[in-house]
Amino acid sequence: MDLLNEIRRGSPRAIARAISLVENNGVRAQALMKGVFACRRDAVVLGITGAPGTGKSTLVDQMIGRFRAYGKSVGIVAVDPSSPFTGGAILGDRIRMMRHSVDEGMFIRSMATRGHLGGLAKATGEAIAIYEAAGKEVVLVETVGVGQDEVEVVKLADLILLVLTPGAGDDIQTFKAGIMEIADIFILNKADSAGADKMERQLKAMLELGLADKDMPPVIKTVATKGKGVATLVAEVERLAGSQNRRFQEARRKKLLAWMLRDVLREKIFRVISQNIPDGEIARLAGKIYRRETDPYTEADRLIARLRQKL
Ligand SMILES: Nc1nc2c(ncn2[C@@H]2O[C@H](COP(=O)(O)OP(=O)(O)OP(=O)(O)O)[C@@H](O)[C@H]2O)c(=O)[nH]1
Ligand SMILES: [Mg+2]
Repeated sequence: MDLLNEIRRGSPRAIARAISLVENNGVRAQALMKGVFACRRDAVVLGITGAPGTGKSTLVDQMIGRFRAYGKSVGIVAVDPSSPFTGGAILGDRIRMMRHSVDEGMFIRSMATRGHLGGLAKATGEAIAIYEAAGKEVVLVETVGVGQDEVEVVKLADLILLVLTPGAGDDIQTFKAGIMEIADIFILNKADSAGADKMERQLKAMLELGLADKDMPPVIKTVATKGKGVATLVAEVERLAGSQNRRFQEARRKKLLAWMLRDVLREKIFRVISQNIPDGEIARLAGKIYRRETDPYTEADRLIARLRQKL
């Protein structure tokens, strides 16, 4: 397929076309994705998460600058939890990252969490695979660490970067259940605000408590708006990406692929179901349920029994 070859050459236009194809989710997208999967190479996938407004996008922007300066090509997946289409946050991110947008070595995909029939793991996995087929060396996935899905998706990156800010005591409580234990790098952004040193001490003390036999993960102070600490951060990413236990990385990758496969399955099954239920049948059944002649559970079981042969 021509498009696949163009993607493999890293053409930004081809990547853009592939991403819209995948978003529209047609038969052509599937054929393309099969090819994409067959030829993708491994990029380093960085998951960057943290509470809203902690400076993730500003940091990503700065990191892009660094990676590009080292000659590395970068793909970005910006997962926006609040706006289903092109809402304010996406637009804000686009504008903020604009100074890189004419640069052929990088590409940004913004996507909504809600309204993805296929699921977030599928959408993220597809974007990563397209970037990898295009030969991107680094893929940055930005998600807000609040929703369960967003946290789960970021956990599947090769390296997890958690962004905290001074006075983020409450955030730490929220993250404790999931991401704190597995984050590979802790970023203390807005280090120009009051309380940064105190926060650093608290964070380190807390991390020490939970360490057992593991090494202390890096805690890096940054001022994203001024680019301060970003060189250290990128150096640390490179060091960890180089030394990261391959089996561990492999396990995270396999988990992402398992999630993706589940999402693809769910979507296909759902499609078979909707294609095989005649127009008006759902409305007719709703009428019966309304008249108390039946209930949604019984009717769902009946529909599934009828569709079983087709699955
Ligand atoms: N003082 C200060 N402000 C910062 C710093 N980093 C980011 N900001 C500001 O914090 C605000 C939020 O930054 P974003 O990069 O949009 O944060 P975000 O985490 O991507 O936000 P969401 O995607 O909405 O969750 C912006 O006004 C930034 O200019 C920093 O190091 N110091
Ligand atoms: Mg952002």
